[in-house]
Amino acid sequence: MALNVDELNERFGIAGQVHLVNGPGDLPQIQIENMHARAVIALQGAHVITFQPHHHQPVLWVSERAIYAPGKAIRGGIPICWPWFGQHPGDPSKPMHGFVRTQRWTVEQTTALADRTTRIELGFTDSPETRRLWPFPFRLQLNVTVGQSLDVELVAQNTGSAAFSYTGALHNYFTVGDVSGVTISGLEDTAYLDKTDEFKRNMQNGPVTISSETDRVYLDTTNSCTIEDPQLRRQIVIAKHGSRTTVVWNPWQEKARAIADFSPNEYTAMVCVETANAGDDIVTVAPGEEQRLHENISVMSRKTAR
Ligand code: TA6
Repeated sequence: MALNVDELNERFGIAGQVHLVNGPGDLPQIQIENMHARAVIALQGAHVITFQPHHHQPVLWVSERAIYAPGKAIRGGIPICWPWFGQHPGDPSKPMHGFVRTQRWTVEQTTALADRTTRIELGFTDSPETRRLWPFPFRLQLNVTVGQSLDVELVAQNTGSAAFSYTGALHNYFTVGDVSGVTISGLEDTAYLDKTDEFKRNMQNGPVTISSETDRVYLDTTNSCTIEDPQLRRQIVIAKHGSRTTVVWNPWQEKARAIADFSPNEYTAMVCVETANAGDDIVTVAPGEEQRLHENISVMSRKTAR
């Protein structure tokens, strides 16, 4: 039986830094505040909802129509897509982006670190319910360190006796001033699958700009990406390890209108740049082994818009 927030605060609260509450939809969430930043993580899905370094605008975007309810993925923040990215490869009736982003994770540890950052460790293991969707024993751990930057690491352990293969993503939603004015660098000369054009394979020429529905799976790339945002006069840098895929998504106007938890015009204020292993980049983990998917998200002000 999951602990309630009073029991969780007893065990994991840190005065002035870590506090658990029942958030919107009565979903338990961890509120983190330190000298560097504030952040919020929902226990459902170990879902980082908010990250905002002091003196900066929010870095992560959440829809004003986000639905906070058991079993529903929150529209924004960093949903964890695992053990498959997008549609299940063999059974489209299974949940999009796997099943862990709508399950209740457990708090395993909270630590106030020497550099005044805050580390939160959450865990999730297989169950009869998950094995009906994906027939493998596993243990997941999400390690989040909140500081001037946000450090997120998903550790997938194979606790079974057979190898398993998966795809997945830290499906980052970022706040931008105006998506049509941003450029995303780091993906130049990289092959991608275009999900708006029947997964056709193309090559990225120059930085990524967005002027219509964009849904691209960039393959075999370990590069950091930078979102240059002239309107908010800042850069967001996503550095990554253990990821060979970067996904860039903006639904644009028509697709956003068709998504219930997107309000019609807020697509202009967001872009997804996702730290992933998807498409051809499938991960195989031997019994007893583990794979780490890691990203560090930082934001820099630019005194003058470029
Ligand atoms: O990462 C881009 C994408 O795969 C899009 O195709 C779109 O489906 C998006 O994820 C959101 O998926 P969701 O299931 O969260 O609505």
